[in-house]
Amino acid sequence: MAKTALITGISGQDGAYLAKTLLERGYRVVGTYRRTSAMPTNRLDELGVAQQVEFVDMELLEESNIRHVLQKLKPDEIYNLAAQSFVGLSFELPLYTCDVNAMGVLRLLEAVREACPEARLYQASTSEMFGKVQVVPQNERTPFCPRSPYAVAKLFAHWNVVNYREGYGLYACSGILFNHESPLRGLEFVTRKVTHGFARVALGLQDVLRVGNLEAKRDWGFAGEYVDGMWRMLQQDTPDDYVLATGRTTTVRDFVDGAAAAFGFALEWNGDGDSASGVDTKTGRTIIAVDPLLYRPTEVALLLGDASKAKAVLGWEAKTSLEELIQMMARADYDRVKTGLARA
Ligand code: NDP
Ligand code: GDR
Repeated sequence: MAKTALITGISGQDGAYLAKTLLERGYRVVGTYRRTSAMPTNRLDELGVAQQVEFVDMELLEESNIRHVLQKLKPDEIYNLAAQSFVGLSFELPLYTCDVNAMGVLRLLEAVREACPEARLYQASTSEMFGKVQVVPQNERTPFCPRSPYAVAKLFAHWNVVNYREGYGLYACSGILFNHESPLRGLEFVTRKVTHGFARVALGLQDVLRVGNLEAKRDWGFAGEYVDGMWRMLQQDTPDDYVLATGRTTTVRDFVDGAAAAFGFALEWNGDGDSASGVDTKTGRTIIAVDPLLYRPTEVALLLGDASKAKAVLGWEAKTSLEELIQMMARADYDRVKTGLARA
């Protein structure tokens, strides 16, 4: 009989890719969404899988709702991807972010313990928990030092997953995933903001793209591959936590350079820090500029992951290069903007 997988946050980037991969593996896929006036299936539609997914209302703020869903469904595997996932916004919405990303996971763990203790649970932990990094590169043994309400909340959830595994014998895993991007990435995240913004500049719909800290370094991989790592974590004999990363780190500035080249701009930087801006020397026009209002109160300067445990145990490794990822995102955004489709 087909296994049932419950994906919370199916309307997000990872939810869409994970749904596709699980359907391809023969799962019955049930996705949770929050009721809105319009059903948010755009990413699932883009991957051509929305019709094969079943949907159920679930809100991580509502304990009884979570319990009822689990009691009714009795899933074999649960992938908890739902979260307020934008670090920048977590400084504006710290209590809400904490309620969803920290307490929401505790509500889910309690519900799993009561309603379906045999289910296997994946929790979406994050490299943001390393924050002000103590060791480079970061792996499963690196101490955590979170630098945002988002990261503090995710760390609370992370330790609860460990404790429910050890205390109650749940098969619960945390995937400590480094940044992963795709053409389905939300427009607020820097990679997609840049490829989408440059597409608009290239097509004459926008003059300048405004960004924040150019010097932050991130380990960026392709989301389509990371969801396979999530699945692998739940297929082992014993539950454990794993880092997924590419092992390469790049500044936001270098990402911007790569994206500019992909759009055919000849980008040259002027100034530094708060006053940095980039000119397309082909036209002499400023196409990108730093806006200090986009800086975060506390920043994570450098993330670089060591995924050797995932390679050894799960047989997982990142394959798509950053250059390929930029090309993929740039092409998708150019085509979408050209045809008038802003969002994936
Ligand atoms: P997205 O922001 O694209 O998706 C988040 C999902 O969570 C959406 O489906 C959203 O629903 C849902 N959601 C938000 N709040 C609630 C709530 N209160 N109750 C129920 N559902 C809610 O994130 P990603 O797909 O990029 O990331 C998936 C997970 O992985 C997140 O937990 C994120 O923090 C984590 N993560 C992501 C990384 C990345 O690089 N992408 C790296 C490491 C961790 P709606 O559409 O209604 O808003
Ligand atoms: P991050 O992703 O915070 O790493 O969290 P984001 O793309 O938002 O920021 C990456 C870095 O770029 C800098 N930056 C900007 N960021 C945004 N969003 N917009 C800008 O204009 C801009 N300019 C510079 C940021 O300051 C930061 O240093 C993502 C999310 O998916 C989390 O949910 C996940 O846990 C982590 O990745 C791993």
